[in-house]
Amino acid sequence: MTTFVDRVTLYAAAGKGGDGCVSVKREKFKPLGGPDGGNGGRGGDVILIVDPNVTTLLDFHHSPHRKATSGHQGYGDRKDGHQGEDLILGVPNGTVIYDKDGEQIADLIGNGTTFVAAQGGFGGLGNLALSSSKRRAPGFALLGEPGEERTLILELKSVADIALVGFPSAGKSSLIAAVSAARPKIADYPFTTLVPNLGVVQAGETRFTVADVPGLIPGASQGKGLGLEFLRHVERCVALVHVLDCGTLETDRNPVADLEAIENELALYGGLEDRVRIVALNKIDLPDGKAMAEMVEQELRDKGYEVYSVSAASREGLQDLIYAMGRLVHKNRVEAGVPERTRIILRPVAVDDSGFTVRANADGSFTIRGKKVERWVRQTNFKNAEAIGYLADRLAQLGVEKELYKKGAVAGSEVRIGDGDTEVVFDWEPTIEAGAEQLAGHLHRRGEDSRLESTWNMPERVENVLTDDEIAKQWEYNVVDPHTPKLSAPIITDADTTEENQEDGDDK
Ligand SMILES: Nc1nc2c(ncn2[C@@H]2O[C@H](COP(=O)(O)OP(=O)(O)OP(=O)(O)O)[C@@H](O)[C@H]2O)c(=O)[nH]1
Ligand SMILES: [Mg+2]
Repeated sequence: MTTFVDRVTLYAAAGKGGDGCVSVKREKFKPLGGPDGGNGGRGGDVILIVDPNVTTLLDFHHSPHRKATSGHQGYGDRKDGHQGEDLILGVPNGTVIYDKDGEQIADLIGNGTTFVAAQGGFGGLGNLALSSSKRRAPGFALLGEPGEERTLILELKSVADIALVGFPSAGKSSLIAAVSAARPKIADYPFTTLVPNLGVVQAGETRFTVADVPGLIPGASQGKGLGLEFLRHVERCVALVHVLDCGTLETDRNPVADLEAIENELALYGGLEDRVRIVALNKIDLPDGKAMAEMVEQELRDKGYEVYSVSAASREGLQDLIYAMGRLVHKNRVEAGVPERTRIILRPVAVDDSGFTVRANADGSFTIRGKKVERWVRQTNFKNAEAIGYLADRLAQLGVEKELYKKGAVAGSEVRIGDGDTEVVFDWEPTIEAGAEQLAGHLHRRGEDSRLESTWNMPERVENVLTDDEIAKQWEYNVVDPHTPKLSAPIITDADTTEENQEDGDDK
């Protein structure tokens, strides 16, 4: 059974936000006491966190679909719904995250580093939060937003400072076992090691990790042996150690030819050219091995390599090799000057979501795009006329209507908001009449319920005396008989209107 998986697809689904609640307060002798519907709870996020106890992506391989819980809907009596629970998933150190098109979006290094894989939907506002001095009794609430759904590719690129590379049976696993507490499988047949092993090594002050990757053979780049797939685990290394088998009984092999063959495969894999190489001539405990090592040592030095003759079996020469590795790691750390990265929290890039675009399509329709605008659409309960009206007001306030006019839209034009699955299509009805409705204060305004008027406390209400101008204005829009305008509600002054804009809670 496989126990090591280093590439998986994760389908992360965050929780939906709870819907806002529409509710009216009821008390004895006061049956309609104003709106008191609470907000929906936020949906849970799907979060990935680097966990030192997790070493493979195996869990995701077994269950790739992960879902956080949804927020609860709001309740009456001013109670907000509960938030959904975040789903927190451990990943190994060095997990790289790609989107489904293969674009890298995060690289999780350091225990505790966190990545929000899918963000929970906002809860919808209840009618309490939507009420304002101008919209006293909203008969609607906003819907909770759907949670984000993302398909991500997780790939483990081990975080090791030094990688051991070499032919099968050269003694890589024996070496890592001799210098660290790692206990990989060791045997005298090729391809004993099928997955990378990591070991932690202490050389004086310097502590570093060494990776033992499965053996390479000529032709690995064409898929021979285990192929080059595991080389991704050496990509982060500072240095490569060539482990060369001086005791091989295969007559057509010798350490220098082996090194060239491996270098050839590394070159075909690419991207590792700048990594320092050092050479470990292994198995010098064998008489033939020692002779072979002595024979090729100088030749390799002449080629520019630092060379160490060692025996993983007898431990001869291992200290020098360990300190040589430690020096390289230390030098690199000093040069890079970066302390180990821990507890970084990566969130999806925050984009400025306030803007929108209006595009005139060839077929005479118009497409509106914009994060905020599309969110508003998702929050709208299209079964509720008041909620639709509220959306129209929000769009008008943002300037969407103006822009539609500019682009040549007329009443009845087809207007599309969003794209793909989430696209909503409207026949455009300019909300000019909504403005008229507000000017002519006596009409039933959106968000008002005349039944509430008598029972509800409205301190800022004053009896307005209309100027002739105002009467004329009303008349222009609505009033049949200009001499007896019905004035049951206050006239909205400019100051009032701006106040409404601010307290609408439109940014939620
Ligand atoms: N005599 C002697 N034998 C060794 C030494 N190092 C490794 N061996 C033997 O060589 C064989 C292969 O060792 P491994 O450590 O499994 O080799 P590997 O490079 O990890 O091989 P793969 O995992 O197949 O790529 C085993 O039988 C080891 O006991 C050494 O220093 N001296
Ligand atoms: Mg091995």
